[in-house]
Amino acid sequence: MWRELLPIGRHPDSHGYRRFAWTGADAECRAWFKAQAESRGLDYEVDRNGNQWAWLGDPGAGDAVVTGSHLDSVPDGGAFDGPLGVVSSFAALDELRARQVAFTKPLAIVNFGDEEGARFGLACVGSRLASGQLTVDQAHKLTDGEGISLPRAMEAAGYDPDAIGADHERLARIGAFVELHVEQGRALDLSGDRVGIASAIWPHGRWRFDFRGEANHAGTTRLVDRHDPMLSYAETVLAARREAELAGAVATFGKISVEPNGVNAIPSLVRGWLDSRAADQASLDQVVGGIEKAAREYADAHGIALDIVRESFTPVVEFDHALRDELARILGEETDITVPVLGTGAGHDAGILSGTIPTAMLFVRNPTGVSHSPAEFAAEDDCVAGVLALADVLEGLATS
Ligand code: HGY
Ligand code: MN
Ligand code: MN
Ligand code: MN
Repeated sequence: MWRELLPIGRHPDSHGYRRFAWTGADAECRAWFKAQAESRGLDYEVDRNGNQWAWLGDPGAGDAVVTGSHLDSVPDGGAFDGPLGVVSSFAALDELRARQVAFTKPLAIVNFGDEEGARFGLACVGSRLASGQLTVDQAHKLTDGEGISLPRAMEAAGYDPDAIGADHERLARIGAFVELHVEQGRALDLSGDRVGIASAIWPHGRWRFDFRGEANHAGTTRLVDRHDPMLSYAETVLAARREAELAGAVATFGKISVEPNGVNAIPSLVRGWLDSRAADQASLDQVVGGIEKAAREYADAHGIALDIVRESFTPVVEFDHALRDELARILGEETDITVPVLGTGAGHDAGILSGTIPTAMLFVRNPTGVSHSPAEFAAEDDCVAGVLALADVLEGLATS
């Protein structure tokens, strides 16, 4: 199963994955999911927002136990972020069938579309649409780097962009959603555990900084006559690091676009995207506020016009305590080890849905701690431990 998925969307040079929403690689991943579902005799469906579901039992019965994750990636992402959760869900179901478990509730495996937001700039589009956190109008306005809108991209992939929208009735039939995910950090490696349970997701957001200056000749324009937006941008990036260190948070300028983007032209526009996250809202406000203040000072100093747009924001997610404790009880009984509970700075569909349905997450040890990079890794025996833990949890939840 894993080997069939591995080559899809993998870049030959970087060995990173480029599985962006509504592209060919995405279509191949979706075909893989459908084949896995149908080969197990599961009822396969695609919901109005393009999320894929594989059902065991009657979806209409309600109180369903759902597991799964996403198959899309960031640019040059790793092999595990998302796919590990989907593959482990199918493997856990195989394990439960081998145990001849008689489920008393419907079970489903889900692949949420466009979780990384790599193409259209907004994370968790599939789960945000389903839960009504992203309106149809907002979704229709999303465009990629080539100016292709989300509706056009969906249409080109054979999906109806006018069908999208909140899916409250579907979510109301779900009793619990448990997402297994590779850990994006080293807490489990440091504690020596194979599997952990998520406690919370840090508040985090994405801000776009538009620095507008004056295009001019790189060779003939005196330094004193320049209004170079690249300088204000560069100083802002350094300020972001300082502010994050002060607040014990993280701040990243990982994406930039420059116009006209010529080697011998002083830019007219430098557009930089900030991703910032912190353990609590006050710290996040402190970091972003400090960065914005510094950016405005630098822009003023160079005669640069600055616009700052908050493109997305996810408040702190405290996972459902009862479900989290139930997972700890089940795993404690089954594996007689205490499973550590840990927070994360990474966003997830389980986080987006936590305000709508009870959700929980299981993390699998990643000895490198690296994610959103081809260096992301999880050892086979840890992945197997994750599958068995997920199987125990699903058995506990779907037979209770
Ligand atoms: O950006 C995130 O935290 C998630 O991987 N989409
Ligand atoms: Mn990710
Ligand atoms: Mn992920
Ligand atoms: Mn996620």
